[in-house]
Amino acid sequence: MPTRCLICVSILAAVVAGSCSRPAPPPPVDEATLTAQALRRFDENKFGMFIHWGLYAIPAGEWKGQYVRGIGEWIMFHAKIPVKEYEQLAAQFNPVKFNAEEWTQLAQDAGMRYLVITAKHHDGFAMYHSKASPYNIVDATPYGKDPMVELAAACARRGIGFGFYYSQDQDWHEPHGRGNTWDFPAERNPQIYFQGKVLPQVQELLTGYGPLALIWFDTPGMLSEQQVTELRRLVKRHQPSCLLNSRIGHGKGDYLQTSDNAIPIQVHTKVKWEVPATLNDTWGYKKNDQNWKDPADLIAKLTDIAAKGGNYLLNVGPDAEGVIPEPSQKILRTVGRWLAANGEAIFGTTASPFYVDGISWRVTAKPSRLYLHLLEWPGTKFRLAGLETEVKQAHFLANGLAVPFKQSGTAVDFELPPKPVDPYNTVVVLTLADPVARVAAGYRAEDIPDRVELWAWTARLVGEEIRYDRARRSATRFVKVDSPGNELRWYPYGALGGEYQVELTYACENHRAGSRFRIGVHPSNTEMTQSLTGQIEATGGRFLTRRVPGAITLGPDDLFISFSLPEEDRSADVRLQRLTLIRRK
Ligand code: H79
Repeated sequence: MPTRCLICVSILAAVVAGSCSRPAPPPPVDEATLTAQALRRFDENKFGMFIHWGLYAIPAGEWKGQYVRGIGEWIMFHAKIPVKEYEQLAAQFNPVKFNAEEWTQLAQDAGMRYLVITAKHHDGFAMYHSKASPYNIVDATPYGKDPMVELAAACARRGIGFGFYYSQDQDWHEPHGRGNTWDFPAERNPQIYFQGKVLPQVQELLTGYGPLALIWFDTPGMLSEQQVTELRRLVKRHQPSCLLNSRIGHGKGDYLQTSDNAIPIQVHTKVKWEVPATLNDTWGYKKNDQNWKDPADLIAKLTDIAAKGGNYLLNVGPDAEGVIPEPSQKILRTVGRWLAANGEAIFGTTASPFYVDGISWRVTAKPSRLYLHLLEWPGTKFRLAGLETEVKQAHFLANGLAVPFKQSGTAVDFELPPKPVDPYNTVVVLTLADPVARVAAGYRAEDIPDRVELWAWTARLVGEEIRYDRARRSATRFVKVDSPGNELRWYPYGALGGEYQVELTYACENHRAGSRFRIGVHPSNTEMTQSLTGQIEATGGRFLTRRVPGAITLGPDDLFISFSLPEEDRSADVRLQRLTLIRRK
């Protein structure tokens, strides 16, 4: 074997590197810088489309003729379907109507700027062509194509950030993945699953579909800190700009997820966060779930989330043919029409400099601008209190017309027409004399008042029966079921601390009074460390406010506060408008 002359090799290397003539290349951009840049883009984007699509779209909430309660993509778990049976769904999966152009057109029509789709959910089935497991859409179905190739390309063409959901911890198809207790023995060797499936599949996702905006992991629990660190390194080695969500586990994410469908009660700007949310009560397609959210509600929630500093990742669940349900399309296009006229007040904004008060208005900000979002029309007058910066000019965003106002002290009084400019959310643009709004003490986002209203509208609604009634701004149908119970949950994310008394504002018909209610304090999803109870009283159907005996103490680590009727259904149709927390001095 000929040996190479070392001098020749080094000359060759110098020529290849072109060291003599070209200017020095820019210094390499490190991972932290690229991640920070990606986070800024993510923050500006504000609104994304989540897509849950998999084999579970075939049973669509029904197994062997029986309705299965709960979120649709959990059907294998809830009905304890053996792997051997569930696997047979693959032979039927033939989504001939899948069309990446249609899906991404819908995302754009809705004003969504990124898209996250299930590459693999807890059922373990890969919705892309995986070499690491034959249990995938190309090798195991009559469809035989990889939809993610087209989807990634369509997103790239349209400038939509593209990301994959990947269930890294639960995998009900694998003996060593977490979650399947009905097929497999209790002992797990997570490393077998991690090494054999997770790492190779995540690598496939990172190398086969172009640049990824993010990978969305979910439900951590089994994997060790070392394994999660290795997973993070794998992602950042291939794509340093690819963001990781907090559900990768062990604090290794780049940004925070709130709980599913949970919006923080206040402005939260210590970290970047995102609310994953459903359009009905399921993520994966369920044919009988018609509990669609009102577009007015979604526009208000998008505004609420932007005002608090978050992103909104809103889900659609395409059916087994690859069609996004018609109601989802209609709702999203309505949201998109509002955004087409008012997107300036959402995209690229920063959180409200004011604390969030009530449910009828919100504020978002840009340099030298405040956007006042009027979610409920206040009539011909509206006062914005606590602004020290001079307002130069005010106009409606949707039509450019000037809005008359008077500023005296720290109050700005607007004169408004009798009817809203936009039925969902009329935005008033305030042009400021200074780049950053100065807000008076007592009104600032960090100045939480001594009375905090927890409106039903801002709660996470848990359970299939529970409903929000927009007209009466209240939640109802607190039906008692085993798991999950029907209840409201509010998530302070550190905004509340101290001892609080509680008032309840609700309406109950006289003949329906009498159930016990419970207000709980929960440091985690599985714990309740404090509770207050009382009886739902008759109010003759009118809204009344009642003090609840006792007090609760909230610490920075408490996850949520709940309201439920844990014992019986008698007062299930009570209309709960809000809890008011009153700080004890
Ligand atoms: O992908 C969607 C959900 O499938 C996933 N996260 C969103 C984005 C998710 N996985 N787990 N969870 C949400 C928490 C679910 C917990 C429950 Fe249950 C499932 C409560 C009721 C059904 C597990 C089974 C706990 C109790 C019964």
